[in-house]
Amino acid sequence: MQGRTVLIALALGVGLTACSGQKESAQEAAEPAGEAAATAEVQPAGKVVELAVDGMTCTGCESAVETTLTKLDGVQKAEASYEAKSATVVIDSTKIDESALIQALESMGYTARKKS
Ligand SMILES: [Cu+2]
Repeated sequence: MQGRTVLIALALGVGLTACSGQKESAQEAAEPAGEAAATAEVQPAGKVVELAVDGMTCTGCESAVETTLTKLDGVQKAEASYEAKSATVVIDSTKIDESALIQALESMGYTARKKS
């Protein structure tokens, strides 16, 4: 009996800690949404791309998305919000395009599309 209870507790624990940034999400939620859009700066030759991203569940996901996108050649800046289900990316459009951003996000397991 007790063994089974421990197993269930372990299973729940694994589920809850799957996202590394889960703990931060509570305090992060107090901040106003839409921060990403407000702080996006356009650099010379920079093109702002707004993406709708599904699948992010916490600030850990935001960080992962930002890190992955920023590593791509031609990406100048990337900000993601799991609450707004969006990512704002500044790109050098001579080096990279929206489809490459979407492809990178989908390879991480998220679904992404360009906001119209
Ligand atoms: Cu997450």
